[in-house]
Amino acid sequence: MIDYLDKIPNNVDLGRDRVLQRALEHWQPAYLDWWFDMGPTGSRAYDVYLRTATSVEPDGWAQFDYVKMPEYRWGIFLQPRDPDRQVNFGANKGQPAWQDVPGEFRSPLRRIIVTQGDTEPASVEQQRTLGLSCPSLYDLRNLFQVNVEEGRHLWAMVYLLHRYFGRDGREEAESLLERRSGDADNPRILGAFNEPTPDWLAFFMFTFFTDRDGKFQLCALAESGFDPLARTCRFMLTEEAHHMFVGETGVSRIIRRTCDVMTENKVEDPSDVRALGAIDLETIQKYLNFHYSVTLDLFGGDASSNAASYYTSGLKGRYEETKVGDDHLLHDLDYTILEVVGGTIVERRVPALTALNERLRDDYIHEIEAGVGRWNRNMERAGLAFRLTLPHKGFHRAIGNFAGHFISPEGEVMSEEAWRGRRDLWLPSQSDYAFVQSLMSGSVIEPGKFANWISSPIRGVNQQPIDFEYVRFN
Ligand code: BYC
Ligand code: FE
Ligand code: FE
Repeated sequence: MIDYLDKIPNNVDLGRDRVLQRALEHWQPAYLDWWFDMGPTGSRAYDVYLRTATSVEPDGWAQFDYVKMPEYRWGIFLQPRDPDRQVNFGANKGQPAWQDVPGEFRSPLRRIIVTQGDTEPASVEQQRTLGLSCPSLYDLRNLFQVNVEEGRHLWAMVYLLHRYFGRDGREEAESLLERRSGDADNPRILGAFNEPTPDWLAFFMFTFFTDRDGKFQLCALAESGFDPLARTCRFMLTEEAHHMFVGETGVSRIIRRTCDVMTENKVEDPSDVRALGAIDLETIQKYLNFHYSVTLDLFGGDASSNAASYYTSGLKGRYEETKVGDDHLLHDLDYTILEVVGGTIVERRVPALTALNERLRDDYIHEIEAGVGRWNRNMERAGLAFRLTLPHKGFHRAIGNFAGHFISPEGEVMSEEAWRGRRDLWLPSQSDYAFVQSLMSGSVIEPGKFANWISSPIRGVNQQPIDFEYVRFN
């Protein structure tokens, strides 16, 4: 069970390790300073109907109540330990799972944990002003729920750094509060986490696409031979599911509203849709193209010696590693990756070990395709011909084999000039952003009311009605 009497709620018996407890209690005020500086703008005194973890059991772990966000009980929750767990892949397969950091893997493990940890506060920074333009109290509450849970994910990684990496770990934990999303001098580590999230369509796309990278990376780390990392990530995944729900349903509700406006008014032209205060499907497609492509970059290079060595060492596995029916060593297997050769995209077989980033990206794409299919049902039901599609994997990529190439959404290799000439047809332009933001110039805070550009959800949070007062402003 979780100890809520402690200053830092936890299920890791923190009270038994005084030095660690003091170090974390020292980091806690720095974390709160960061939250006040970079967390949701102006939200300090709001009472928000939030869920808080009360146990790590699959059912009934959450309790819902009004909380002021700075008083949220950010804590350290690990899935219970399985004493028989082993390293399930790589050269150390069959060893008992490590309860401590093997000396030779200290540096790569720290790097993985820091990279994971860095994304969590980054996303809160990216989303900090969205509360000022919320489409409803329901959506505002969901934004804040995502934000406090990303804060907790930071705590999860900081616990590992403090507990297992000594002074280096404490220094890294401080740096996690110092980098800033989009900062020219001290940016966040990974590309997508330095992009702005300027409006709610971008927020929903981000939680659908980019939080799902979170899911797949956490799944790969939940296979880790370093047991505390695996157990932490398992519990983080239960929270991640809600973030992706917010994204998928958010985009779907925007699409549904657009379809209603189109059918009720018998219009199809994007400018007519815009004139009626809804977001045209063409603009939604451009946002999709942007968030999908920057998120594909987060999986790293197509052929990566880092990925191979993480796997061989037993630090980072594949998606659902233990369900894959092979030898979990991958010495004799290969995998297809794409590359650009002389103006065309060709397939190349490479050793499976080096292609693990690409494989995880493919697992991710598979799940994304299903979600986009569900979005398209809105158009099918409305009898509209428009369908959202995923651009080619090589479109608008900055990492891996497509970096430096100019690929159209259909997968043609183009000249830079020709590509730039069409850029604004494929990705949101300044005027697209300006239009979307013009719809979101103020917030809708009357219980049960929704902005004109989004439909209401099917149900409320925790069986509360849709017109429940999810946020009280005081
Ligand atoms: N941007 O060997 P390579 C989440 C670097 S999201 C900038 O191909 P590797 C969340 C790379 O660091 C999940 N740099 O890559 C979501 C390397 O640098 P060095 C976050 C990049 O290492 C929403 C070089 O390029 N978790 O939780 O195999 C809200 C060569 O790279 C990028 C993780 O990512 C990029 N996109 O794979 C809140 C898990 N990509 O060595 C939260 C931990 C690559 O040349 N991280 N580089 O200096 C990892 O497993 C790996 O670091 C990566 C990269 C998969 C990210
Ligand atoms: Fe997270
Ligand atoms: Fe998340």
